[in-house]
Amino acid sequence: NLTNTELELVNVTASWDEGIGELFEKIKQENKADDPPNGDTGLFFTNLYVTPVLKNIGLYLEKGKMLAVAGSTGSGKSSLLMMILGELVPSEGKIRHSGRISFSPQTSWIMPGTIRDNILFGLAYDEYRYTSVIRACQLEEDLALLPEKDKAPLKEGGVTLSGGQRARIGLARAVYKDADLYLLDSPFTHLDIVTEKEIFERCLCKLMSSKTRVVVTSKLDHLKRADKVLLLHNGMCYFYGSFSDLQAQRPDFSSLLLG
Ligand code: DGT
Repeated sequence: NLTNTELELVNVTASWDEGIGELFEKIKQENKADDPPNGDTGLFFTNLYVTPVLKNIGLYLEKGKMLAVAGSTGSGKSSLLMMILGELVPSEGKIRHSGRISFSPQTSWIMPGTIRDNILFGLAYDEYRYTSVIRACQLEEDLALLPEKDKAPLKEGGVTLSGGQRARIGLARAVYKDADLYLLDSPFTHLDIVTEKEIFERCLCKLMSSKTRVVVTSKLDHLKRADKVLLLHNGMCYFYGSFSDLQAQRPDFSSLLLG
C-alpha cells in the first residue's frame, strides 16, 4: 500500500555493467554448458564479474518527508537517484514509488529559449506558482537586472549564465513541475554558503514542505533538517535513519563526508 509511502527500497543491489553480465549469462545458457567450449572463452567467462555500485540498500520514505542522501564522492549517491528514476535497473531487491517523478540532475542543462521557457519546460504558465518558485530559488534579483527579465533569450548571442544561475534555473524547473516525488541531485553546486542556506530554507523546507523529497547533500545543516538520512559508503548503507540516531549510532560519521 503506497498511500503513505512515497518511496520504498527493499534490499536493492545494482551494477552499472549489469547489462553486460546478463548478456554473458545468456550466452552461457545458450551454449548449454557450465564450462565454455574452449580455454580462452572459458577464462573470459569465469573471470567475468560485476562490482555493484549499490549494495543491499533499504529505505522507507513517507509521503511529504525529506530524505538527505550523503556520502563521499563516488559513494553512489547519483546512482541511487538514477536507480529510483529507472535508469539503473537493480539486479536484486525491489523499488516502489508512486510514479510521477521530477528530477534535477547534478549538472543542469539549458535549452535554446528564454529563461522562462527553461523553467516552464513545456508546462503552462501559472503566475502564482511561477513567482513562488522564482522567489524560493532566489532568481528574482537576477531577473530584475536583465533588461528583458525572464524573457531574456538563452542561446548564442543571448545571456550567458553563471554556474550558480544555471543551477538555480535547473532547480526552479524541477520544483515548478508537479510530481509525487522530487529527486534533487546536489542542487547547491556553484552557490555561495548564504545563497545555499536561503534556498534550502525557502525552497526545499518551506515551498516544498508537503512534497516527498530526496536530496543529495552532505551539508550537516541539511542532514539535521531532513526527516531521514541515508549515508552511503562505497555503495553500501553506512547509516539510515534520523539525524539524532546518526549522531548516537555513528558518532564518527562526519569523517565520511569530508572526501
Ligand atoms: P559524487 O557525485 O562525486 O559525489 O559521487 P556519487 O556519490 O554521486 O557517486 P556516483 O553514483 O556518481 O558514482 C558511483 C559509481 O558509479 C562511479 O564508479 C561511477 C559510476 N557511475 C555513475 N553514473 C554512471 C552512469 O551514468 N553510467 C555508468 N556506467 N556508471 C556510472
